Amino acid sequence: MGSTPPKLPWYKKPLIVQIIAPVLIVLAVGACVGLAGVGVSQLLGGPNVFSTMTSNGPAPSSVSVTILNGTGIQQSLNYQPASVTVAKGGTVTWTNNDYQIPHTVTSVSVPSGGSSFDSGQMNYTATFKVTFSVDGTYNYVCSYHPWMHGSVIVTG
Ligand SMILES: [Cu+2]
Repeated sequence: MGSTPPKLPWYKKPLIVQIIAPVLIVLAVGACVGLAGVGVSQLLGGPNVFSTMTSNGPAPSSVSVTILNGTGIQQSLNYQPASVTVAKGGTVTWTNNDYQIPHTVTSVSVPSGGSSFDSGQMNYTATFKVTFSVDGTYNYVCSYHPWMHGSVIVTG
């Protein structure tokens, strides 16, 4: 029967195609950029998915600090997290999760009117809890491992 017409390159296609195709491409690209913009604006203005890391709300009344396994031999490790913030009247609980290596939580500086604290030797799985009734910054160390040092910031 009839032979199929040869495929024409786009620039030899009818004028209407030559005009519409670029317009469609521009519109498609524009829509993508627009959608991306909406996504970014939702990220910036939407609910803060990182709120636990960048919270500027009231400080928690209860905070946990762990001593990871290996902290007693790896000087790159420390109390985790090394610095915590707690509300005045709140408590911080330390747990030694360092298998077979004891540690301490021993204050080295406390705010005026604040109480010093010392856990004494904490064996594996031992916990130590301090309630902070005076606001300010408390710095503490492990008596056994000089690379271990942390702080508790108590907000008023
Ligand atoms: Cu230690």
